[in-house]
Amino acid sequence: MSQSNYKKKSPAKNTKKKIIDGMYYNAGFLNGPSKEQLINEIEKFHPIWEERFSKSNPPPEGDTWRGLLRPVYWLGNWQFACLDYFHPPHGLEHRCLRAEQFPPFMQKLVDQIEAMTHKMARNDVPKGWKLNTCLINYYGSKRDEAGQMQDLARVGDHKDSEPGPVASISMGERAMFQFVKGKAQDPKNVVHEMWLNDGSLLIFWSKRFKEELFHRVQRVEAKGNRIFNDHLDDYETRRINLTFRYVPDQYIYPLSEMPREKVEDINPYLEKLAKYSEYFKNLV
Ligand SMILES: O=C(O)CCC(=O)C(=O)O
Repeated sequence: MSQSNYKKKSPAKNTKKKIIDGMYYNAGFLNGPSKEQLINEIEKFHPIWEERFSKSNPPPEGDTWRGLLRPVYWLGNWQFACLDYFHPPHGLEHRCLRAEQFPPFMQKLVDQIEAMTHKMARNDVPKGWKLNTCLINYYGSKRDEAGQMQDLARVGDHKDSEPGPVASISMGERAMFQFVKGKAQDPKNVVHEMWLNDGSLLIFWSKRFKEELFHRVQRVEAKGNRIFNDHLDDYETRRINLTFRYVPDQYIYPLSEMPREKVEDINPYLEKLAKYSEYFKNLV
């Protein structure tokens, strides 16, 4: 596909649904009641703050010990940042810990999204593909030591390495989402950008969007429309994003099959999760 097909587009205006080669966006996927039903399920989870590295996975040269910019919760399997994320072809083993199932309404939506994706993305759906993993991102502001709220609502350039299409549902304030070439900050490297609306669905599957380009959230509006219940002190979540992905079942491990040094690294997180989740309570 030629580069010219991907000229930078201005943020989506009022177009409700659109498909560009390898990407589908529906600004109004969830209406009022269905959105509230999903939020109701999500607000039961207690997200956690994670560190990017650990004893078994220290920072590579040039990188530093640091935390993630936002709290997260995973369903289906948990990819602890400190063990590194699922990353074919080499980063496969002992990265995905079996976790809670999707709640019922979320699962219904996922069934619908999978059916839509099969129709649209035919040749880009790997054998066995199903959206069995959900990362819940909580975007917002954190109170610093001086008592000031610091806006942390962004995610830097990255690719989602799980095979096949990825689907993303957004709720709350709008986010400026960009596909970019390379990792440079040069604005010329923004190939496509769009606002992700409250209640929207984005699916992308082509080699171009999945493997060649990076994506990022540049900023999240702060119009004071809604603050979600994240059960966290000193944090205010104004946007929740769910990204659904596929990890082949053989790479999702029960805790009993995780190597001891990895269990040691994630134990503090498991203990936190066990405070509020029956699933993790039974695990630790
Ligand atoms: O928040 C978003 O819209 C994107 C999140 C994302 O890129 C990710 O979770 O990998």
